[in-house]
Amino acid sequence: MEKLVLYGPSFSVYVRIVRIVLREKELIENEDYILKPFDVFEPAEHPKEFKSLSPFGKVPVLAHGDLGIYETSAITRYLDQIFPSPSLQPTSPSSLARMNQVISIVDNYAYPILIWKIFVERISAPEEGRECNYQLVEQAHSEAMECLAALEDLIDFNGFLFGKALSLADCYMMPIFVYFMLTPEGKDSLSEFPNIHRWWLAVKQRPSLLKTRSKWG
Ligand SMILES: N[C@@H](CCC(=O)N[C@@H](CS)C(=O)NCC(=O)O)C(=O)O
Repeated sequence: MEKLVLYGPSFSVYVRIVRIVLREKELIENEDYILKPFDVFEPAEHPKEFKSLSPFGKVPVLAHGDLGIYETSAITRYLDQIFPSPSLQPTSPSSLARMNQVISIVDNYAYPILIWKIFVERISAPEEGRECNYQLVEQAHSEAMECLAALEDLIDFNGFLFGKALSLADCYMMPIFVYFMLTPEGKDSLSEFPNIHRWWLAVKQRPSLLKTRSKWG
């Protein structure tokens, strides 16, 4: 089989989702796949093939032989099909629907709110010499609580988000939570959401998460 090549920096939550999936499939960086890291926010660092692989300029991109795939949901489902064990998609239609709902919630709400409006303002902006926009964080706090309340209602916790097996939904949520838990808003939120809290305690030391650490954790 052609070697997999994954483009994107290790600090990106979306790149990490794919790396977690690869790790859960027992595929190891440098042995089974190559990571090509670069700062996606610095156009000068983009590899020359990046524009044609990723027309919207986003990471991750997975190259597999002649096939180039962008969009994390397409990449992770592709990996789950070509490396079927362990399966990361539930067979029950209701659990599969819930998994897909959580992935959409991460894409459309959790990532922009918990990561961009809270984590980036609280943690990464000050590191880069920009002052935190506290007004934005305050507004985002109530949005974050609404988002977490929706997730709390959907979760059917029994070790993982949906039952006894890890799914792509867990892989999506884990890196988002690593960053969100570095913020005061994240830490304070857990007491309000017992399902999310139990899930986070169950997964936060998972090897696939620890082995894909970024500079922030
Ligand atoms: N819809 C994309 C979103 C990926 C995404 O937002 N990636 C971020 C890094 S975490 C990115 O590439 N940002 C670069 C930019 O917006 O210029 C996916 O699911 O893969």
